[in-house]
Amino acid sequence: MSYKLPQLKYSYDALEPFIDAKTMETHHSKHHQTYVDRFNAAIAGKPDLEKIDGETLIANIDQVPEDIRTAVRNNGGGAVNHTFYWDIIAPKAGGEPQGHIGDAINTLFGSFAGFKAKFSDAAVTQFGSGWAWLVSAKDGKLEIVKTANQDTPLSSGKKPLLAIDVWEHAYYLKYQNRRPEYVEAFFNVINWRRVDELYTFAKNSSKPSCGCSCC
Ligand code: MN3
Repeated sequence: MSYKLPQLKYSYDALEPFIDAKTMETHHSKHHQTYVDRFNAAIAGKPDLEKIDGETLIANIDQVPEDIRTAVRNNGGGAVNHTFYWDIIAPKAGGEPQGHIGDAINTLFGSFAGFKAKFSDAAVTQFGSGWAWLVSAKDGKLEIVKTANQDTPLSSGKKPLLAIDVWEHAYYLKYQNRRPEYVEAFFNVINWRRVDELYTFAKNSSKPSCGCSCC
């Protein structure tokens, strides 16, 4: 079973003016497709790896055979990270998060503005290519983390809730070197409803399984 490029749930121009159609088309049909192709090529002919889903493989990257580990880390990471990225952005989105994730953000960061400042800072200060993330850590607590290249918090046992791609290919056509403007615009396309679903799922699956209803 090979990794498939996911179809987007919206058109390439649906995130205008915040993320332009040309960037979306190139990013999805060229960059993401290339990661998918190279990931599949790296694990081709290794049925024990091919049968594992991409997210699980990346989360356990240390167990991938050494001769293909870098290829899987970079291209499997790229395949999985982009699939995640398309899922947490949407047209007619943005605004302030509601629900459980809204409450958790207000509790941890004091306010949405407090969160936005910290997340933006992570995105802007990631040196070179990489990602900034909001994750649910092993104990279920929210954290903002940065990763280089196509590394993912999945490899540290953390569950991604939100991610911004800060590789230049994600913004250069429209914003050139102005990464902070792209980061600011990104807040208009965050699909908080989806982030809330992911948070609820992560929280439930990180609960201790003692069988009681109190923890
Ligand atoms: Mn990208």
